[in-house]
Amino acid sequence: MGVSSFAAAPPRAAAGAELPALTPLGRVVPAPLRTEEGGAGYEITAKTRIRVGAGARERRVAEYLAAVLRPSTGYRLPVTTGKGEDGIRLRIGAGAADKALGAEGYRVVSARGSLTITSRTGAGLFHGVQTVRQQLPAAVEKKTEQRGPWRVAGGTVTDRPRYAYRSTMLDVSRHFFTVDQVKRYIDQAALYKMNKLHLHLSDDQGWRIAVDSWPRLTTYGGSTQVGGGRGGYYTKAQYKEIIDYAASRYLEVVPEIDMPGHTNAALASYAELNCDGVAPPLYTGTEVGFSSLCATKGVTYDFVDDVIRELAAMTPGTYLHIGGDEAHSTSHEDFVAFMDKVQPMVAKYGKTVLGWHQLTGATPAEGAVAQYWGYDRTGAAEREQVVNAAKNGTRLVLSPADRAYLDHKYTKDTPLGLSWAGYVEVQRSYDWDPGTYLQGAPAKAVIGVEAPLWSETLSTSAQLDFMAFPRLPGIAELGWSPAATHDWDAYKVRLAGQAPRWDALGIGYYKSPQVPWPAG
Ligand code: TNX
Repeated sequence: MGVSSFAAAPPRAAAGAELPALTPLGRVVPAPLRTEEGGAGYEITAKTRIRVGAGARERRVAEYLAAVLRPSTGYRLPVTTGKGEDGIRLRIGAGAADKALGAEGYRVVSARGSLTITSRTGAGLFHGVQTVRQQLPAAVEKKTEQRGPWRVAGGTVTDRPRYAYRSTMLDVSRHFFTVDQVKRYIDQAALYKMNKLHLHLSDDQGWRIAVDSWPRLTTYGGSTQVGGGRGGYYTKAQYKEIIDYAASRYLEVVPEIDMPGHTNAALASYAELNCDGVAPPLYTGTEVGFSSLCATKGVTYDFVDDVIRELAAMTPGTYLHIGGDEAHSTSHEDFVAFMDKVQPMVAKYGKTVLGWHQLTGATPAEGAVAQYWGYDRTGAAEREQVVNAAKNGTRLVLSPADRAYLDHKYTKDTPLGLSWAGYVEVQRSYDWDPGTYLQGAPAKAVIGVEAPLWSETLSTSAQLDFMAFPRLPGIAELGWSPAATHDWDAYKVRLAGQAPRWDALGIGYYKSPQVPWPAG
C-alpha cells in the first residue's frame, strides 16, 4: 500500500520530461530553403502581443494569425502598433537582406522573448505565418481551447519559393461547390503556400458563372450537374466573395471558360451557338469530347467576346484560362481559327492567355501560358509540340496527369476518382521534378505547377479532402521548395507530421501505406 501511494507522486523532474517535443524548425511542408536551429525558442503565452508597424498589410496578416491562434490557445493576443520588442512581430522591410526574400519569401527568427517574421510583402508574411503554424503543436489548429505550452523551437528559417505559379484547380462544373466549400478549399491550399486557385467554371455539365449578357448560361446551363443533381452557379457578388477570400489568403483566382469543346451547357442554353441551330439537351454524364462551339459562325465570337469581357471585368488577376482541351468535335482548322480569334480578345480585355497544352496545336499568342496535362503515355509528337512552343517562348504550367491529378485513384481500391492516366499513389505524385520533367523544354519556360481536382466523381467536401490529402501538399512542395530538398524518404516523414494537423482541422485524408503516419 505504502509503495503504491509513493509511486503515485512522481518526482518533479519527470513532470518536466512530459513536455511535448518541439517540432524541428525544418519539419514543415513545403520544405524551407534554409533552417538554422539554435538558441532558446519562443513561447506564446497569455501575455503575448502581436506587434505590427503602421502598414495595413502587416495588420491584415497579424489579424489572420490571431484568428488562428486565439481559439486554441485561449489567449487574447492583441494586435498592436505600441512600442516594445517582445512578442510576435510582423515586419515588412525594404533593406538589402529583405530584398533577397523576393516577392513571396520571408524570414522567421524564433528566440526567447520574441518571434519575428520579416518579409518584403504581405504574401511573404502570410507564408511565414503558415510555417510558424506548422512549428507549433498540432492542437493549435483546433477551434476550442487546448492545453499548451505553445512553443516554437529556437532558430531561423529563411525561405522563398522556387516557382511563382503554384496552383490548384477545382472543377465546379461537373459538380457544383458552394462558396463556403470553395473557401474551405482555399484555406487548405493556403496552408501549403499555393498562390493560385484555378476555377474550372464551365464544362458540358454546367455553366457556373453569371454572365449578364447571356443569362440563360446560368439559369438553364447551370441548372444541373453530373448525375442529374441541382447544380448551381455563382452570382457576380458570390464570385467576388470567392476572389476576395482568396486574396485574403494571397491566392489569385484564375477563371477558366473551357472552349471550344466542353461547351454543352452553353450550347444547350443558346441554340444559335450550334452550327445546326439546334440546342442539344443538358448533359449529366461524364463523357468528354462531344461538344463544340460553332467556329464558323459570327455569333460565336460575339458570345465569346461578351463572356471574356464580363469575366475579365470581375477578375483582378492576370490570367484568363480559355481551356482548349479535348476539342475532338472541332476540326483542326476550326480550332486554329477559333484560337486565333479568341486569344486577342483576352488581350483586349487586359488579361494573359492560359490554355490547356492543346493550345500549342494552334498558334499561342505572345506571352501565353500552356498548361501541360500529358502523362507517361502521351505521344512523342504531342510532347514535341509543347516543347517546341516552349522553345519559342510559350511559358508552361505543369500538371502531368499521372502525377498531379488529384482526381485520380490512389490505387485500384480507391472508392472515388478516375484512372485513365493510371493510379497515382502519394510517392508517384511527389517524385518528379518540374524543372526536368518535360525533356527538351527550357527549364526557364516552366513557371510552376498545378494540381487539378476534377469532380466527375466528387460532390462533397469530405470527398475533395480525401483526394487532395495527402497529394496536394506534395504538389505544393514541388512548386515551392528548392530541387535540392527533394527526397521522398525525408518528405514522407514531414508529410506524416501533418496528419495530426489535418485531424485537428477536420480534414479526412487517405492513409497511404507509403507514409509513416503517427500511431493513434
Ligand atoms: C481530362 S485534363 C480532362 C477533363 C477531365 C479529366 C478527368 C483536361 C484538360 N481534360 O475534362 O475532367 O481528364 O481526369
